[in-house]
Amino acid sequence: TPTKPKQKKAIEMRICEGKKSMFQVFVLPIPKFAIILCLTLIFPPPAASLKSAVNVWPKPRLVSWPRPLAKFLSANFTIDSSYHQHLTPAINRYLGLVRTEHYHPLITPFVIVSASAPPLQTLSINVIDLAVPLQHVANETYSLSISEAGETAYLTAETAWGAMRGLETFSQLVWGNPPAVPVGLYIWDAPLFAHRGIMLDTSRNYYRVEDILRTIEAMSANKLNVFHWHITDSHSFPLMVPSEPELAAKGSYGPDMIYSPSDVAKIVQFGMEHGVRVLPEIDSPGHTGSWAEAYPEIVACANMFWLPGSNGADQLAAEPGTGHLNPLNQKTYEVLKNVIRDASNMFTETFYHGGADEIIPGCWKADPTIRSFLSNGGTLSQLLEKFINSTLPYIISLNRTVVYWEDVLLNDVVKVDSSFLPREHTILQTWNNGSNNTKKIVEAGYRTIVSSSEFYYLDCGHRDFLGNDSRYDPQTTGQDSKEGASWCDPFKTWQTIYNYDITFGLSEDEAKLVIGGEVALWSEQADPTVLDGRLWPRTSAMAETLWSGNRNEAGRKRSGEATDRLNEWRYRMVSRGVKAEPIQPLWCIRNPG
Ligand code: CP6
Repeated sequence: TPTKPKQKKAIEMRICEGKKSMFQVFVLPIPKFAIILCLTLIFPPPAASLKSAVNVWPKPRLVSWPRPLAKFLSANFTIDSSYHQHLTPAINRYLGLVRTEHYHPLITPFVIVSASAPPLQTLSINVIDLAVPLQHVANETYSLSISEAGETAYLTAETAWGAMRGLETFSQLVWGNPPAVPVGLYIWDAPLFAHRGIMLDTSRNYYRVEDILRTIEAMSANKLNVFHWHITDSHSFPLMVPSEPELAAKGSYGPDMIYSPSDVAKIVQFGMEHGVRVLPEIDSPGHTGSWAEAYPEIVACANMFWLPGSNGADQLAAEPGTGHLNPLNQKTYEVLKNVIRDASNMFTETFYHGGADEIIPGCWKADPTIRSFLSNGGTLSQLLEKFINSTLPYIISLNRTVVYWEDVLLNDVVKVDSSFLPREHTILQTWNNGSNNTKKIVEAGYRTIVSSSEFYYLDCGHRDFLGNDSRYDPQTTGQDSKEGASWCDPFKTWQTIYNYDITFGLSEDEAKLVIGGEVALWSEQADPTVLDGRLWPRTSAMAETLWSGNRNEAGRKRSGEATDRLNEWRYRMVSRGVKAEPIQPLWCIRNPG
């Protein structure tokens, strides 16, 4: 019957995806030129499959490796470079890694390890401008060449941060024990998008500093460069703000769940040594219920718990009352400006995320002063405009570019006029409505960071988070129990993420305003126990798409080709201590198609 072959294919796809290519490694302990020559002549592997045999993730923009040759790394291999405060520690880290990792690929490329070639003694790094700071659009271009005959390989980069990207590539080229590297290799590489990040929510559940550091380390291995730290929200306020110590003292989950200024300094420093910017978000005026523990007078509706029979739209998450800062209270700005100033002292990053998402009319309306403002002809949008106008100029005065969630401009009911958001200082992060909202933002002339929830929200662990929660039981609430299900269902596979084009439907000029993308890990249902598996390797899929794209030379989506490489990369991440989820049974590699 005509349906049979289709079914069979579907089943195969579910077990092993991607095309298989299995090659053997030949290690020639003594020079045997004749054998090398004969083997190369008998098995002239096509250039395309050779490229994929260089298992680098994300795939570099240009790889030239005309012959499948490799050579050993010298036992006293070193990396040479001028001193740099952050690059030098990175070099020492990579030196340790290539000397001790001894990673063995599962999909072994056809490679002849030539013992006649002199072992590689040195990787020599030349950075054109060591003074370029780690900030948005810092040049990350690098090139790497490893010749067969030379004892020195060369890594050239525009900046220290580009050199770190090249070091990562080099480390992924090293495999085996004793370790070997491909020779006759030339790589040129640079990112397609300048902003490539992960957003982590540390308010709904707490993460230890070590979890954050492990995540930053995995990010740099995937050539991601922005750790967007959604530090505070309604559930807890885990940041010690020196001039407002009560916020964390009363609003955190407990004294052992607070990030101190020295914790922050450690995270920022660790980020620098990995080429990862640490971008803080202090969400307001919404999502501020936790501030009410210290300052109940500035927070509207902090104690407005959801009650059966009330309008479920007033509830956005499983939360203690979302809480909104009151824009009409001067004390709000006194506290908030202290928080902003301290945050900008603690975080060197020149982007500051102000949040401004999900304003709920019912929350502000719960406050009597706001109710009287509204009944005297004021509007909800005017409230938000007052809030933005009392904080954004202050943030800009601290030399920061402000990032807000898209809601501030695109919300149907509560939004500001674009005249309140200066384009050169404001970036809008999109999360609703896929490419439609990206388009709206760039059409309005704003730069954007894409975090479309249909593709880049990784937090769903339970499909019943909102949908089948007992508080949403249709029997008692009359509410549609399926609400929220579309966010978790279908599950976002790595292929879904890999295939998403963040500039879909934009003109060339509009696409230039898309500075990059971020996956988001909201933490209502995530904590350190599931962190690595929720993030990896699905975030690796976005990392490659934003670095070098998701299409092959023929312009077709390459997720099929990427499968073996991602599988390999997942195992290497595991060997480096990141508990990335498997994407296939081991059988697929042991039984190539
Ligand atoms: N918290 C905050 C959240 C979300 C947002 N902001 C969120 C909304 C919808 C989904 C997932 C997360 N939990 N502060 C939206 C930016 Cl589906």
